Amino acid sequence: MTSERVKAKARELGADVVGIVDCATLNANPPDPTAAQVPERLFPEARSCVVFGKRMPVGEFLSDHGWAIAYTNAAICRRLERMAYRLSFWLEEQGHTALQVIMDETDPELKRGSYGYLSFRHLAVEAGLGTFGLEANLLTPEYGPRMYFCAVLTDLELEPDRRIVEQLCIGPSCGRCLECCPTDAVHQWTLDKRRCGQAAMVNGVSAILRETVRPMLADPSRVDEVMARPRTRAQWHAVMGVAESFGVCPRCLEVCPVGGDYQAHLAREHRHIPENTDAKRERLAAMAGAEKRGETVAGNPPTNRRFIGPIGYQRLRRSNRPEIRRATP
Ligand code: B12
Repeated sequence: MTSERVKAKARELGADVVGIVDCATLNANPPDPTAAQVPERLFPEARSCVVFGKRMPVGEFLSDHGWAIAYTNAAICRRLERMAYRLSFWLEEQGHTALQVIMDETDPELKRGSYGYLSFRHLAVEAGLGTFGLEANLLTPEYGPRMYFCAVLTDLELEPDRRIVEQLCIGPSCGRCLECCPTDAVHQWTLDKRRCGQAAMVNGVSAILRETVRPMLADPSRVDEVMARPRTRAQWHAVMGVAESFGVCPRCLEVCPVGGDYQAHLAREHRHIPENTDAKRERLAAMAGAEKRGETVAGNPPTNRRFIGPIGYQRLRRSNRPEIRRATP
């Protein structure tokens, strides 16, 4: 069974991008060694990891309706889960064992439940699909950050793809993700997750506890009034359908110029960034200056250079071209 055969099957099932990485590399390079997201924790016999992604439809970036956007993102995630399910059983029919990786849920044992069981962005880097952006999303040459990912572990030994070593993200000299962020959550190659969560997870668990559960516990006489609120109904939808509990904010995704779909469909709509401020521009200028002087970012985990692209930015990529620089085999 060849890598090409497995990747062809993943595309047949609906993958827009697919790559393979050997589990030995993943076990040796956990994104955060203090809370290791490694295959051997989930499936010790695993030898290879098939990583695949589905692009987000252009329509969600031409709409300002948060629920419609969140609903679409939830549907993409359900589809990816289905694809991982079918790829796992197909590998089994070929005489191998396979395990699909848990999609959106975070692992209560890792970093106070803030990390996934495996980190799909880091898997995607290792499988040669892209590199990290300034806002800590995974950028692909084909669709920039406008993708969701999933993965399947298998005991099958497959030829791995080669990691991209160039930085696909232009960096602070672009900084459109930082300029557009409605909660000012983007820093230099990292994210203020609490701030991002305020826009990305409008009906996430902390909003439900803060806005609905706590007032009712504090004053039981308010239960009917709180339960009758349209907002509480929306939160109930989020719990029932998962939609609206994550993936609500499209801003850093729709303004990123990396990826072929940006110039074709988004550049005219998202050229102007209304959220930009002088303070943000000054912060970006300071970052760009520091990078020019070769200064590293305080607190940037040394592991992270591997995921940003160790040889630095080369040129703007809009498709998966053969000349994109990759790790030597
Ligand atoms: C928790 C989580 C969130 C949290 C925290 C995000 C985060 N960066 O961790 C919140 C709620 C904020 C969030 C928001 C969103 N998310 Co989310 N999320 C996840 C989840 C469930 C786990 C992430 C994880 O395991 N992190 C692991 C740790 C190690 O990563 P990390 O904290 O980023 O740390 C690394 C770097 O940031 C850096 N770093 C860490 N600390 C520091 C400090 C400094 C100073 C520096 C410089 C660097 C640095 O080094 C570390 C090693 O590389 C994954 C699903 C999964 N299982 O992967 C989806 C996932 C990352 N989310 C995804 C998406 C699409 C989003 C949103 C765009 C949704 C939306 N439209 O609103 C937003 C925006 C995210 C953004 N700009 O990054 C996609 C990403 C797709 C892509 N193209 O990258 C994923 C992979 C889901 C999927 N199945 O595809 N998400």
